Amino acid sequence: EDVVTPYEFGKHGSPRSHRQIRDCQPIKYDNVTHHTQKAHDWDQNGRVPYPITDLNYFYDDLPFGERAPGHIVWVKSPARTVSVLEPFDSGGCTNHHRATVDTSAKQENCLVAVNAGYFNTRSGDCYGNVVSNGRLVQTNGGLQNAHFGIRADGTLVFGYLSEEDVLQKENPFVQLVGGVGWLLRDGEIYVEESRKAECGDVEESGTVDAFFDMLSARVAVGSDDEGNLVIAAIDGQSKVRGVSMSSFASWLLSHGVKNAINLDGGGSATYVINGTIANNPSDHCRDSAFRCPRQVSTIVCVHEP
Ligand code: M6P
Repeated sequence: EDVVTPYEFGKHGSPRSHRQIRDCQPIKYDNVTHHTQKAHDWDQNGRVPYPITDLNYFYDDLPFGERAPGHIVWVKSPARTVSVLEPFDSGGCTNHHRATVDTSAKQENCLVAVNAGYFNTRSGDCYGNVVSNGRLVQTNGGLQNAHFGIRADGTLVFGYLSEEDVLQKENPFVQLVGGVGWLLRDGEIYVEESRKAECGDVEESGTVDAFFDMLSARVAVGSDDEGNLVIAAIDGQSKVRGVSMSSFASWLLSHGVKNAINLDGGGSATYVINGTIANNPSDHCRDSAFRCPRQVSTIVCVHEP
Protein backbone atom coordinates (compact mmCIF):
# COMPACT_ATOMS: atom_id res chain seq x y z
CA GLU A 1 0.00 0.00 0.00
CA ASP A 2 1.31 3.42 -0.91
CA VAL A 3 2.13 5.99 1.72
CA VAL A 4 0.92 9.46 0.95
CA THR A 5 3.41 12.11 1.93
CA PRO A 6 2.38 15.55 3.15
CA TYR A 7 2.27 18.28 0.54
CA GLU A 8 1.06 21.82 0.18
CA PHE A 9 -2.58 22.73 -0.12
CA GLY A 10 -3.48 23.11 -3.78
CA LYS A 11 -5.87 25.65 -5.21
CA HIS A 12 -9.26 24.30 -5.93
CA GLY A 13 -12.26 25.77 -7.63
CA SER A 14 -15.06 24.91 -5.25
CA PRO A 15 -16.59 28.06 -3.79
CA ARG A 16 -17.01 28.35 -0.02
CA SER A 17 -20.66 28.63 0.85
CA HIS A 18 -22.33 30.19 3.85
CA ARG A 19 -22.75 26.74 5.31
CA GLN A 20 -20.82 25.92 8.40
CA ILE A 21 -18.10 23.60 7.19
CA ARG A 22 -14.83 22.49 8.61
CA ASP A 23 -11.70 23.66 6.86
CA CYS A 24 -10.91 21.48 3.92
CA GLN A 25 -7.44 20.13 4.36
CA PRO A 26 -5.13 18.43 1.92
CA ILE A 27 -3.87 14.99 2.88
CA LYS A 28 -1.50 15.40 5.77
CA TYR A 29 -1.90 12.27 7.84
CA ASP A 30 0.65 9.63 7.04
CA ASN A 31 -1.79 6.96 8.22
CA VAL A 32 -4.72 8.10 6.08
CA THR A 33 -4.00 6.94 2.58
CA HIS A 34 -5.65 4.55 0.20
CA HIS A 35 -6.15 0.85 -0.26
CA THR A 36 -5.25 -1.00 -3.46
CA GLN A 37 -6.57 -4.38 -4.56
CA LYS A 38 -6.16 -6.52 -7.65
CA ALA A 39 -9.36 -6.55 -9.69
CA HIS A 40 -11.02 -9.85 -10.53
CA ASP A 41 -10.10 -10.75 -14.11
CA TRP A 42 -10.37 -13.60 -16.60
CA ASP A 43 -12.18 -16.79 -15.52
CA GLN A 44 -10.51 -20.26 -15.50
CA ASN A 45 -11.10 -20.70 -19.24
CA GLY A 46 -9.39 -17.43 -20.05
CA ARG A 47 -12.61 -15.72 -20.97
CA VAL A 48 -13.98 -12.50 -19.69
CA PRO A 49 -17.22 -13.57 -18.08
CA TYR A 50 -20.42 -11.65 -18.51
CA PRO A 51 -19.84 -8.88 -16.05
CA ILE A 52 -22.94 -9.05 -13.90
CA THR A 53 -23.20 -12.14 -11.73
CA ASP A 54 -25.96 -11.17 -9.38
CA LEU A 55 -28.61 -8.57 -9.03
CA ASN A 56 -30.76 -8.25 -5.97
CA TYR A 57 -33.58 -6.11 -4.89
CA PHE A 58 -33.69 -5.91 -1.14
CA TYR A 59 -35.84 -4.54 1.55
CA ASP A 60 -33.87 -5.15 4.70
CA ASP A 61 -34.07 -4.40 8.35
CA LEU A 62 -31.26 -1.99 8.98
CA PRO A 63 -29.94 -0.88 12.37
CA PHE A 64 -32.08 1.70 14.21
CA GLY A 65 -35.21 0.32 12.62
CA GLU A 66 -34.38 1.85 9.26
CA ARG A 67 -35.86 0.13 6.25
CA ALA A 68 -34.95 1.01 2.73
CA PRO A 69 -35.38 -0.51 -0.71
CA GLY A 70 -32.38 -0.66 -2.99
CA HIS A 71 -30.14 -2.59 -5.35
CA ILE A 72 -26.76 -4.26 -5.17
CA VAL A 73 -24.81 -5.71 -8.07
CA TRP A 74 -21.53 -7.66 -8.30
CA VAL A 75 -19.44 -6.95 -11.39
CA LYS A 76 -16.83 -9.38 -12.75
CA SER A 77 -13.67 -8.18 -14.51
CA PRO A 78 -14.24 -4.57 -13.49
CA ALA A 79 -11.01 -3.33 -15.08
CA ARG A 80 -12.52 -4.29 -18.45
CA THR A 81 -16.18 -3.58 -17.81
CA VAL A 82 -16.40 -0.42 -15.69
CA SER A 83 -16.06 3.17 -16.89
CA VAL A 84 -16.49 6.57 -15.33
CA LEU A 85 -18.39 8.71 -17.83
CA GLU A 86 -18.80 12.46 -17.96
CA PRO A 87 -22.30 13.91 -18.00
CA PHE A 88 -24.05 13.57 -21.34
CA ASP A 89 -20.88 13.11 -23.37
CA SER A 90 -17.11 13.29 -23.27
CA GLY A 91 -16.23 16.90 -22.36
CA GLY A 92 -19.39 17.18 -20.26
CA CYS A 93 -17.55 18.30 -17.11
CA THR A 94 -15.64 21.07 -18.91
CA ASN A 95 -18.86 22.21 -20.54
CA HIS A 96 -20.81 22.10 -17.23
CA HIS A 97 -23.24 19.64 -18.71
CA ARG A 98 -25.60 17.67 -16.55
CA ALA A 99 -27.73 14.76 -17.62
CA THR A 100 -29.91 12.09 -16.10
CA VAL A 101 -28.09 8.80 -15.53
CA ASP A 102 -30.16 7.01 -18.18
CA THR A 103 -29.14 9.67 -20.73
CA SER A 104 -25.42 9.42 -19.90
CA ALA A 105 -25.67 5.61 -19.86
CA LYS A 106 -26.41 5.64 -23.61
CA GLN A 107 -22.77 6.61 -24.29
CA GLU A 108 -21.61 3.03 -23.71
CA ASN A 109 -24.86 1.04 -23.67
CA CYS A 110 -24.37 0.55 -19.94
CA LEU A 111 -25.82 -2.67 -18.50
CA VAL A 112 -25.90 -0.97 -15.13
CA ALA A 113 -25.23 2.68 -14.36
CA VAL A 114 -25.39 4.88 -11.27
CA ASN A 115 -24.81 8.55 -10.60
CA ALA A 116 -21.28 9.05 -9.28
CA GLY A 117 -19.42 12.29 -8.53
CA TYR A 118 -20.67 15.30 -6.59
CA PHE A 119 -21.29 18.50 -8.49
CA ASN A 120 -22.28 22.10 -7.98
CA THR A 121 -26.06 22.08 -8.32
CA ARG A 122 -26.07 25.72 -9.48
CA SER A 123 -23.16 25.89 -11.94
CA GLY A 124 -22.99 22.23 -12.95
CA ASP A 125 -19.26 22.02 -12.13
CA CYS A 126 -18.08 18.45 -11.61
CA TYR A 127 -16.24 18.06 -8.29
CA GLY A 128 -13.33 15.80 -7.46
CA ASN A 129 -10.72 14.08 -9.58
CA VAL A 130 -12.16 12.63 -12.76
CA VAL A 131 -10.49 10.19 -15.16
CA SER A 132 -12.73 8.67 -17.83
CA ASN A 133 -11.48 5.82 -20.03
CA GLY A 134 -7.86 6.91 -19.63
CA ARG A 135 -8.59 10.61 -20.16
CA LEU A 136 -7.72 12.94 -17.26
CA VAL A 137 -10.76 15.21 -17.13
CA GLN A 138 -9.87 17.23 -14.04
CA THR A 139 -8.00 17.17 -10.73
CA ASN A 140 -9.11 18.73 -7.47
CA GLY A 141 -5.74 19.79 -6.10
CA GLY A 142 -5.59 16.96 -3.57
CA LEU A 143 -8.70 17.99 -1.64
CA GLN A 144 -9.39 15.27 0.89
CA ASN A 145 -12.41 13.35 -0.28
CA ALA A 146 -12.63 9.59 -0.72
CA HIS A 147 -12.08 8.39 -4.29
CA PHE A 148 -12.53 5.22 -6.28
CA GLY A 149 -10.26 4.45 -9.20
CA ILE A 150 -8.94 1.75 -11.51
CA ARG A 151 -5.28 1.84 -12.56
CA ALA A 152 -3.79 0.79 -15.89
CA ASP A 153 -2.53 -2.51 -14.41
CA GLY A 154 -6.07 -3.40 -13.33
CA THR A 155 -5.86 -2.56 -9.65
CA LEU A 156 -8.80 -1.07 -7.81
CA VAL A 157 -8.01 1.91 -5.58
CA PHE A 158 -10.10 3.20 -2.68
CA GLY A 159 -9.40 6.16 -0.40
CA TYR A 160 -7.56 9.45 -0.27
CA LEU A 161 -5.26 10.55 -3.07
CA SER A 162 -2.77 13.36 -3.29
CA GLU A 163 -2.45 15.40 -6.48
CA GLU A 164 0.79 13.49 -7.14
CA ASP A 165 -1.07 10.18 -6.87
CA VAL A 166 -3.65 11.35 -9.37
CA LEU A 167 -1.06 12.60 -11.86
CA GLN A 168 1.53 9.79 -11.56
CA LYS A 169 2.35 8.31 -14.95
CA GLU A 170 3.95 4.94 -14.06
CA ASN A 171 0.66 3.17 -13.56
CA PRO A 172 -1.89 5.86 -14.31
CA PHE A 173 -5.52 5.89 -13.37
CA VAL A 174 -7.76 4.89 -16.25
CA GLN A 175 -10.96 5.51 -14.28
CA LEU A 176 -11.29 7.80 -11.26
CA VAL A 177 -14.15 9.50 -9.46
CA GLY A 178 -14.62 11.16 -6.08
CA GLY A 179 -17.24 10.76 -3.38
CA VAL A 180 -17.69 11.89 0.21
CA GLY A 181 -16.96 9.25 2.82
CA TRP A 182 -14.88 6.08 2.91
CA LEU A 183 -17.40 3.52 4.16
CA LEU A 184 -15.30 0.33 4.28
CA ARG A 185 -11.53 0.00 4.30
CA ASP A 186 -10.04 -3.47 3.80
CA GLY A 187 -12.91 -5.28 5.50
CA GLU A 188 -13.53 -2.79 8.30
CA ILE A 189 -16.03 -0.01 8.80
CA TYR A 190 -14.13 3.24 8.27
CA VAL A 191 -16.97 5.73 8.73
CA GLU A 192 -15.72 7.45 11.90
CA GLU A 193 -12.14 7.84 10.65
CA SER A 194 -13.46 9.13 7.37
CA ARG A 195 -15.88 11.55 9.06
CA LYS A 196 -12.88 13.31 10.62
CA ALA A 197 -10.90 13.41 7.39
CA GLU A 198 -13.46 14.39 4.77
CA CYS A 199 -13.73 17.75 3.13
CA GLY A 200 -17.36 18.96 3.21
CA ASP A 201 -17.09 21.54 0.43
CA VAL A 202 -18.51 19.26 -2.19
CA GLU A 203 -21.75 18.16 -0.56
CA GLU A 204 -24.48 20.72 -0.11
CA SER A 205 -26.68 19.24 2.60
CA GLY A 206 -24.91 20.74 5.63
CA THR A 207 -21.96 19.92 7.86
CA VAL A 208 -19.98 16.74 7.38
CA ASP A 209 -21.50 15.36 10.59
CA ALA A 210 -25.05 16.16 9.50
CA PHE A 211 -24.34 14.67 6.10
CA PHE A 212 -22.97 11.46 7.61
CA ASP A 213 -25.79 11.00 10.13
CA MET A 214 -28.89 11.94 8.16
CA LEU A 215 -31.16 9.46 6.51
CA SER A 216 -30.76 9.76 2.77
CA ALA A 217 -30.61 7.85 -0.47
CA ARG A 218 -27.05 6.52 -0.73
CA VAL A 219 -24.95 5.16 -3.57
CA ALA A 220 -21.63 3.34 -3.15
CA VAL A 221 -18.98 1.70 -5.26
CA GLY A 222 -16.93 -1.02 -3.61
CA SER A 223 -15.26 -4.39 -3.95
CA ASP A 224 -15.42 -7.87 -2.48
CA ASP A 225 -12.60 -10.28 -1.55
CA GLU A 226 -12.30 -11.59 -5.11
CA GLY A 227 -11.87 -8.14 -6.61
CA ASN A 228 -15.33 -7.97 -8.08
CA LEU A 229 -16.75 -4.50 -8.15
CA VAL A 230 -19.89 -3.97 -6.08
CA ILE A 231 -22.34 -1.17 -6.78
CA ALA A 232 -25.13 -0.45 -4.31
CA ALA A 233 -27.90 2.12 -4.31
CA ILE A 234 -30.42 2.58 -1.50
CA ASP A 235 -33.48 4.73 -1.95
CA GLY A 236 -34.36 7.55 0.40
CA GLN A 237 -34.95 11.24 0.75
CA SER A 238 -32.49 13.45 2.60
CA LYS A 239 -33.44 13.88 6.30
CA VAL A 240 -36.67 11.89 5.85
CA ARG A 241 -35.95 8.30 4.79
CA GLY A 242 -33.07 6.10 3.68
CA VAL A 243 -29.90 5.27 5.59
CA SER A 244 -27.13 6.99 7.51
CA MET A 245 -23.54 6.43 6.45
CA SER A 246 -22.85 4.03 9.31
CA SER A 247 -25.94 1.94 8.55
CA PHE A 248 -24.97 1.87 4.90
CA ALA A 249 -21.46 0.68 5.80
CA SER A 250 -22.80 -2.07 8.09
CA TRP A 251 -25.21 -3.23 5.45
CA LEU A 252 -22.50 -3.37 2.77
CA LEU A 253 -20.20 -5.29 5.11
CA SER A 254 -22.96 -7.81 5.83
CA HIS A 255 -23.13 -8.44 2.07
CA GLY A 256 -19.43 -9.29 1.80
CA VAL A 257 -18.23 -5.89 0.61
CA LYS A 258 -14.66 -5.15 1.79
CA ASN A 259 -13.93 -1.68 0.43
CA ALA A 260 -16.47 1.02 -0.39
CA ILE A 261 -16.65 4.69 -1.25
CA ASN A 262 -19.83 6.72 -0.79
CA LEU A 263 -20.80 8.51 -4.00
CA ASP A 264 -23.35 11.31 -4.47
CA GLY A 265 -26.77 10.35 -3.09
CA GLY A 266 -29.93 12.16 -1.99
CA GLY A 267 -31.93 13.45 -4.92
CA SER A 268 -29.11 12.41 -7.26
CA ALA A 269 -29.35 8.70 -6.42
CA THR A 270 -30.32 6.95 -9.66
CA TYR A 271 -29.85 3.28 -10.56
CA VAL A 272 -30.24 2.28 -14.21
CA ILE A 273 -30.43 -1.27 -15.59
CA ASN A 274 -30.31 -1.73 -19.38
CA GLY A 275 -31.26 1.88 -19.98
CA THR A 276 -34.21 1.93 -17.59
CA ILE A 277 -34.30 3.69 -14.23
CA ALA A 278 -34.87 0.92 -11.69
CA ASN A 279 -34.96 2.85 -8.41
CA ASN A 280 -37.16 5.67 -7.12
CA PRO A 281 -35.24 8.94 -7.27
CA SER A 282 -36.32 11.48 -4.63
CA ASP A 283 -35.63 14.71 -6.49
CA HIS A 284 -38.71 16.82 -7.06
CA CYS A 285 -39.97 17.56 -10.54
CA ARG A 286 -40.76 21.11 -11.60
CA ASP A 287 -44.21 20.34 -10.27
CA SER A 288 -43.10 19.45 -6.75
CA ALA A 289 -46.02 17.08 -6.30
CA PHE A 290 -44.01 14.58 -8.36
CA ARG A 291 -40.53 13.04 -8.25
CA CYS A 292 -38.09 13.13 -11.16
CA PRO A 293 -34.61 11.78 -11.84
CA ARG A 294 -32.06 14.57 -11.36
CA GLN A 295 -29.64 15.69 -14.02
CA VAL A 296 -26.28 14.80 -12.47
CA SER A 297 -22.59 14.94 -13.34
CA THR A 298 -20.44 11.82 -13.74
CA ILE A 299 -21.76 8.25 -13.74
CA VAL A 300 -20.26 4.82 -13.14
CA CYS A 301 -21.14 2.55 -16.08
CA VAL A 302 -20.91 -1.25 -16.31
CA HIS A 303 -20.63 -2.36 -19.94
CA GLU A 304 -19.68 -5.38 -22.03
CA PRO A 305 -15.92 -6.03 -22.04
C1 M6P B 1 -33.61 20.67 -3.83
C2 M6P B 1 -34.59 20.05 -4.80
C3 M6P B 1 -35.47 19.04 -4.06
C4 M6P B 1 -34.62 18.05 -3.27
C5 M6P B 1 -33.69 18.79 -2.34
C6 M6P B 1 -32.76 17.86 -1.54
O1 M6P B 1 -34.31 21.53 -2.97
O2 M6P B 1 -33.85 19.43 -5.80
O3 M6P B 1 -36.27 18.36 -4.98
O4 M6P B 1 -35.47 17.18 -2.55
O5 M6P B 1 -32.90 19.70 -3.09
O6 M6P B 1 -31.85 17.24 -2.40
P1 M6P B 1 -30.78 16.23 -1.84
O7 M6P B 1 -31.52 15.06 -1.28
O8 M6P B 1 -29.97 15.82 -3.03
O9 M6P B 1 -29.98 16.94 -0.80
